[in-house]
Amino acid sequence: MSLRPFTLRTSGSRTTPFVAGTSTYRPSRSFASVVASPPVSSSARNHKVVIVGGGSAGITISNQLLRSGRFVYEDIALIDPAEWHHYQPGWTLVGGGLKNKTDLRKKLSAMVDPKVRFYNNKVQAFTPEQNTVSLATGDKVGYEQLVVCPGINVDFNSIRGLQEAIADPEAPVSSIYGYDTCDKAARNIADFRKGQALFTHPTGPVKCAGAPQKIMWLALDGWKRAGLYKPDNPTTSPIQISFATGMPVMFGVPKYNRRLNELREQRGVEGLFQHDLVAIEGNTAVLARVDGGEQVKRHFDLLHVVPKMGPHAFVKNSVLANVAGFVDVDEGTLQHKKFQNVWACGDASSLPTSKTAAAITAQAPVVVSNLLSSVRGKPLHEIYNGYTSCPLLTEYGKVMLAEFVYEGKPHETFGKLVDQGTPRRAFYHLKKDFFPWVYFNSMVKGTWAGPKGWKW
Ligand code: UQ1
Repeated sequence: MSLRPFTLRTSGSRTTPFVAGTSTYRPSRSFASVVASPPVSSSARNHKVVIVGGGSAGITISNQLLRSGRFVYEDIALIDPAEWHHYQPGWTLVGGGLKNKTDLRKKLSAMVDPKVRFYNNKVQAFTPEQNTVSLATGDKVGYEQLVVCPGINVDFNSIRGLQEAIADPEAPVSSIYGYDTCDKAARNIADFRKGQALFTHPTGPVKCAGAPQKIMWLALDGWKRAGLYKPDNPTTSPIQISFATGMPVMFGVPKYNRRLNELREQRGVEGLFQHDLVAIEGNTAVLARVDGGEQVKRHFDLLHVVPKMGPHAFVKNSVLANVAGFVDVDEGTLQHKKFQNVWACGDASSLPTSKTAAAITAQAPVVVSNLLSSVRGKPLHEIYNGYTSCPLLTEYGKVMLAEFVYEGKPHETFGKLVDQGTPRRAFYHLKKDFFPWVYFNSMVKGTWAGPKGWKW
């Protein structure tokens, strides 16, 4: 890049090349910021950029920032209490018996670059007026620029009886939305021989809005191959399948919704639309009617649940949040609407698009580029178009590669060659083999730009 280095590099205060971990050098913080930065308290540890969250966004952004060549040892800090970093798009594959869950995680501490200061702690509160973040330990961390990407909270307490049913190894209730339970989903589905299978999708925001039905399509296909499910006449087959969704449709993008609803009808799956699972009572699912109708109770012999999700309390209760509790950023620049030195992306952000790891391939470079422009007093050039993608497994060996931008407009990488609304084998191998590989080998290292390929 031809950008002028930060003042730190040109100040002459440091002339020898820096090798991480070999120096006690602590740079003075002279980062030029468009926002006046009031001095932080002397007990605070200060960084040029503090990133909250070590998921796909946080790790990718930290490495893209390092690659800009503008940061030295501990200029960047990352805060996350987790021990593990998970490749969550892979949990559907675990539920389908295609992957081992232990292969989809790495120690978070091993993924944070040694040049980045890693606070393995919870965030207690944001104080953007003072440019600080408080940790649960009571310590304060000061910043010049803040990137907020701690993800969304999957709330297993949001549905009465769910926590107990999931924890009970005998109960036929599972979810691919958690590390602890995604392999139980695989076992329940593989062992199921007879009865009513119910798959749910809640009201409200969820990450990867396609996953609740991906796991259903894989289960259906497995049962069909085993002779336990007859799509053309399900009432006579040992297994029946229902999909209860809080949404009025199968998928929020009309093009893909049409195709998925056709598949549902062709395959004899009962659609319970605007039905929101609120409680599990033994083998009965209690479904609230989003359209105001009377509550419905359904017997199940196998239940796959997607819990409700929402912003983490420390985000929701902060001045950074909008009324819905998500970090209130500009849809294009990803800059906070009130605090110019705050940025957000991913599941914790207010961005009105589908929450996926694929979306991070497009959002991370926008945050990085605009943050760097902002500190140099330059206009924010990069504009996020809402790109997100949902590689929808529709059976073993086939994926419908839904890709779209804001307003649910299809934006297909391979659209000139093929119709991505048709499930294909090549997309299946992208989802199952290529994306997990490129994620750990390139994306989190900061060198993968999704549909734009390898960069930097
Ligand atoms: C992608 O880059 C990616 O990350 C590695 C995914 O996995 C989380 C995806 O699901 C998708 C769709 C992309 C986008 C890349 C292409 C080539 C369409």
